[in-house]
Amino acid sequence: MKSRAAVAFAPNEPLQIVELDVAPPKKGEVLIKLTHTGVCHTDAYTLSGEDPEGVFPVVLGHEGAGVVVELGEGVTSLAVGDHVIPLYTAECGECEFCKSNKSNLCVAVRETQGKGLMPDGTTRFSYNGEPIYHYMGCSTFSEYTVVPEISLAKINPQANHEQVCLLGCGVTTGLGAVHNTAKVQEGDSVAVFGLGGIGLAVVQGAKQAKAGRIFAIDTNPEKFKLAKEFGATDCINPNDYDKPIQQVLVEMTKWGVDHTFECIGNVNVMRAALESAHRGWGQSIIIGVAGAGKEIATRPFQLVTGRTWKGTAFGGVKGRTQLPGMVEDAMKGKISLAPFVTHRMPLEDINKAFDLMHEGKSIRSVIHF
Ligand code: NAD
Ligand code: AHE
Ligand code: ZN
Repeated sequence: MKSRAAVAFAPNEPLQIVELDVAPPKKGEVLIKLTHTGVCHTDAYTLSGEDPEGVFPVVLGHEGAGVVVELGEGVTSLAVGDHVIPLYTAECGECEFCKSNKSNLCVAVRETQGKGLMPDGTTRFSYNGEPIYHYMGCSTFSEYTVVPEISLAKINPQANHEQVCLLGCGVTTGLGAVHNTAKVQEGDSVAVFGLGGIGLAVVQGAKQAKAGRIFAIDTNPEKFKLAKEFGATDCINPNDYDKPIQQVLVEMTKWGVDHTFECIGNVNVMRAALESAHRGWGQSIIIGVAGAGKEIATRPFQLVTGRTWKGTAFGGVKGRTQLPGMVEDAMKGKISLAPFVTHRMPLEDINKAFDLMHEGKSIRSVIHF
């Protein structure tokens, strides 16, 4: 079948809207029609050419919501017409990781996914007879996409797709980082570095956890209004100080902050976040994704004196099991999604979404098909 899609033909070039060919779903696969997709900074990261797993030409996008159109052979857990969110972290339920309660990092399709391929090693997308690669097992910048059955969470059909698509990545990642990875407790202090879709979701999660002080840090002060609405108690622009931000935070708190979160993808800020953590027990959670060749550093003394460095993918959430409940929570108002949607546009305007992100003007642009 034909599908309108935004294709990244090469790194650092605008996406091109073309009509792709989409092959039918094979065994264990599902064809879905996207209704909406968010644009996450990780899409921009891969488009920049900095992603070691980046392959081109590719259909990017991994924060979508849609409806099942066709089932491949053997698919039993979904039916045509089901409403779904594609998962870049699959949940097969059978691998060592799925069986463990310690991790959401299912490995069933991860290897082929990282090469832009379906589990059988081929692509379902083509253009003028040439293969177009998949992205993060989702490729939501296409009206139609094919994904493995184990990479789909079935959600309440009454859910508002324009909002719940953000549970496909950004909001789930931030909330999960707070509740599953850091396990923030009532009264704990929290510092959030970077107030985009991910960082603001961390702020929301910290408020849900009844954190005490919530420091919201960004070099773009335009982000502070929303951060305060989500529950930030102190908004800080590092550029307002002539000393390192970790020194500022330690001086404001005496011994540092209980939980810090890096939501930017900048290894220097990752260091600052770790060094802002409380002596003796503070932990710093890396959420941001850094480019090829980038490495983190700190004085080992920072760890010797009790700080811990951790990371999180998709907020530690097991998508098929937990995402439907998060959608219900959003429908009940327990998770707030509306403020994240700052811009809406048709697929044809998707390059504007990237511009708005780079200009610091959007939290999430949501594309409708
Ligand atoms: P975004 O571009 O919307 O937000 C980033 C924010 O960081 C912006 O507000 C920007 O002003 C701020 N910033 C940039 N440099 C700064 C600095 N030096 N100090 C303070 N603030 C600074 O991005 P996003 O979509 O929220 O994504 C954030 C990061 O999280 C990206 O690296 C993305 O790839 C990553 N991410 C990771 C996961 C995961 O599962 N680990 C999931 C989603 C996104
Ligand atoms: N391809 C990159 C890794 C990128 C990365 O870390 N991705 C996050 C999700 S970002 C969503 O916006 C993630 O889930 N990582 C775990 C995984 O299995 O990919 C690289 O460095 O190769
Ligand atoms: Zn993302």
